[in-house]
Amino acid sequence: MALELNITVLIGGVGGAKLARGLAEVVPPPRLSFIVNTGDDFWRYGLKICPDLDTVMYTLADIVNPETGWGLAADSSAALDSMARLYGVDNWFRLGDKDLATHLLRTQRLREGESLSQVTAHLSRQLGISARILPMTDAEVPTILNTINEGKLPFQDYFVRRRCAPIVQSIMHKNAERAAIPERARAALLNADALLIAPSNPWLSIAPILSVPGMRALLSRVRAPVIAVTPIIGGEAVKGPTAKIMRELGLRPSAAAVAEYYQGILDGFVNDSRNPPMELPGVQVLQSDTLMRTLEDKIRLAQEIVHWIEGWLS
Ligand code: FO1
Repeated sequence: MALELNITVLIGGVGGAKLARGLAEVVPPPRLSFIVNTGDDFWRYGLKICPDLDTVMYTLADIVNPETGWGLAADSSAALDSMARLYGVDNWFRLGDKDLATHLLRTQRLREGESLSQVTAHLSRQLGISARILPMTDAEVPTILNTINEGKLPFQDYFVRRRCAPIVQSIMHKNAERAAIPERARAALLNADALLIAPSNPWLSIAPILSVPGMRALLSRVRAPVIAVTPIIGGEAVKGPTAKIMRELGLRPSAAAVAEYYQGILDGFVNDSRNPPMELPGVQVLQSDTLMRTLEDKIRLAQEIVHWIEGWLS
């Protein structure tokens, strides 16, 4: 275990959660904070669904579905199947029976006036998680994709219903200008010894976090180094549409283009050893094997990154 470092991680869903799982074995969890994308959040069947918060939460509690990387392990879909049978509900967004408990409880508590930060802290505590899981904002800042063929699509319509097929022209973060960084997230940023940007999709998962007013300024001002981990290995993303979106936005899918995207906030970059070596002015680079298939891979990568940071700060 790393000794005294407080580490705060900006993170999205499945890809980032793998590193989160490794970090939780290397850094004492009370010293770990995760600032989580909520741009994917939406309302479905009257329930507030927060996919990335739940993915990070379930992964850290070791109850995530190992096949999908989201939802709960050994879950069933009787409720959703009944809804489809009885009411003809279009059930393209799959909500498991056990998973429903999270959405029901979250929705009830939000309706009673709790903030998303408070509800998430409560759910995390109940699941025995001692790392802090912090929404990027308590406001609703839904990600909307402007696509060539199908116009404006809310995130889950694009991602799940349309399986990322439409061609993306631009990405919006609705109401971002009215959002604020919650106090707990701000404290986690200010108290960190190092800030990591997880290997999540920069455009879909990290950009919403950076869209919260004051976030970019805070990241370029904090004393802690900001270090991003590449989501691109050999010109492709391990999972998901990162490379496809980069091409559609006119970028060549490469770790260098990701680092360039984070320009202005970055002090360090973890590049994959399969990628061409990188040199970035003012940015230290660690070449490493960033592919995380097994728990051992996750722990090894987390260890390497933390040791690198320790050497850097000592
Ligand atoms: N992803 C899918 O591809 N299909 C689904 O039906 C689906 C349901 C779902 C339910 C709860 C949850 O927390 C996540 C769910 N996801 C599903 C994953 C999620 O939509 C995406 O992985 C993220 O939003 C992208 O990070």
